[in-house]
Amino acid sequence: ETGFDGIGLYPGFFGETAQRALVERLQAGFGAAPPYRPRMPRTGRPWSILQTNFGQLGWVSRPGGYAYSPVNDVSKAPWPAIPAALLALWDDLAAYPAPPECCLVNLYDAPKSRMGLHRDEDEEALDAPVLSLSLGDTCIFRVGGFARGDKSKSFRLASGDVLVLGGASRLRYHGVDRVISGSSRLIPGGGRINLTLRRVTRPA
Ligand code: MD3
Ligand code: FE
Repeated sequence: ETGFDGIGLYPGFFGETAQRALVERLQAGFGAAPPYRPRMPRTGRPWSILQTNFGQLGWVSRPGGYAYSPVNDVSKAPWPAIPAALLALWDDLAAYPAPPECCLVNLYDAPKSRMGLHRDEDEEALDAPVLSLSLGDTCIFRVGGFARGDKSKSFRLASGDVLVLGGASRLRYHGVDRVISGSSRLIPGGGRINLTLRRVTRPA
């Protein structure tokens, strides 16, 4: 229903009660893996969002490039476990024969927070979908083609919405143009949290 082969949108897949429970569970995990502001490789320019991870592997942005790492670069501690509700979401929708290894958490904490157009290509298991769950404020999300300048289409992602990104669309360019401040009351203090579940390594 998005018009893109391999992209499925499930509006309100998580109800309010499940959303609230998950936000509490995430905030508990943030104690052991506090969200931090990554910097761009090479330029060192700070991102407009905060990030952290759950799972055996976390996605990190380092001076030398992007990587998946079993530990937090700041504390050197392993990332906390992926919450059970998210493992269940993967079982429901991923149609993949192995569990996710990474849950990347993006926190859009400021009115100007955004994510530029990019492709997710640091995973070896490119046959696995990426699952995205949005919490809190609605955002304007953009999906394009396979080259940076291809025409694109935008969608709103609201709290509780799940997006499955797989098949022919797994390597499409995409980004978040902006967040609509004050559009949700889910997160104390406002903002948006996006969770992406990823299989990184090829299953044995
Ligand atoms: C379309 N996050 O973490 S999630 C990311 O809302 C990322 O924070 C955005 O892009 C966010 O890498 C968008 C939706 C998403 C994720 C992966 C995709 C859309 C995608 C891969 C291919 C096409
Ligand atoms: Fe992405």
